[in-house]
Amino acid sequence: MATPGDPSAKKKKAEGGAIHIPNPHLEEIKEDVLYHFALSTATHDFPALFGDVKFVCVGGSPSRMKNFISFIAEDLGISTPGGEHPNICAGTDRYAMYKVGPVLSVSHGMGIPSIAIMLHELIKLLHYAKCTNVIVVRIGTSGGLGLEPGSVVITQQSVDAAFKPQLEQVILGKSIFRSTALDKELAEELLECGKELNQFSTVAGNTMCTLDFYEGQARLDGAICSYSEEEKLQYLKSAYEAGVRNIEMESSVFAAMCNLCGLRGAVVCVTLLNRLDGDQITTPHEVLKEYQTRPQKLVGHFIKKRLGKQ
Ligand code: R2B
Ligand code: URA
Repeated sequence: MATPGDPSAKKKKAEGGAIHIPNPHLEEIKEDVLYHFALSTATHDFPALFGDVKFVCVGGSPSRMKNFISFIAEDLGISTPGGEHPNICAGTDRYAMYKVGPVLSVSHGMGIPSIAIMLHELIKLLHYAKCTNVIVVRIGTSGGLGLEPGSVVITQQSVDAAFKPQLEQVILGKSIFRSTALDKELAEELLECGKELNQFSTVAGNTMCTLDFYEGQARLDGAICSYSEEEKLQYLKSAYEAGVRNIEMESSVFAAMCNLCGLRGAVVCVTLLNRLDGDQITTPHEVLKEYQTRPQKLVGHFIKKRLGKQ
């Protein structure tokens, strides 16, 4: 059984900043169909289409990722024909993908299975495109713990429902545990960007990644609930004591897959509510919309700085 201490679970340092693909079988495949992207190595020239990608931003909703690409295009001063940003994955409605200059913006849906499928295909895409030194950031929403709603959390460690920095995966019927450590320097740099922007509160903290939005996140308002309000609060308080500052549903597999493929990854999520105050998201739509622009603004600032445009 692999554990987070195992060499197999440690971050792989790929040579020359190349993507590391820990799958020997891939070399035997002549054509690789990235089915959920509606892209194939036989019909698309990956190096020509994606070879210059340096920053990949992923987030749950297709419309948010479209907004992000428009925002970043304007922020970087990159104009496109008619100001349009076509969906590169228009042949499918599973995921949406947009590109402007060195930035790729991809939606991943909700939950570990959905983001994992997307990441398998995204990482292969970057590998076939011969991309190097790519940074991947998940920009998303979350429930906060003890924070003012609208705060942005930069994830230090992604932890499971027992507050351990690991992801359990069942492979060939057996449980294995993969490390969910994230790039510390990158997290520091992003925290610094939040401070420089100085438009909203940005904090570093652990992020709990769950398999469910309701019982999995200790909510009392799902169709089913098997615990009392006291038990719920006790659990959320123990999460807070373990350093958890927000709760979402994708960071663990995101971190594990970045580690195994030598990608520098970070998770930047805005909190929509303080879970110590309640479960329902009742904040007006317009306020929530503004909250969701916050991780985008922070990562936009980071990309501009990295490109020397700040
Ligand atoms: C945050 O928000 C979604 C659930 O509403 C989920 O994708 C997540 O991680
Ligand atoms: N996303 C989550 O996963 N949980 C929340 O409470 C809010 C957004």
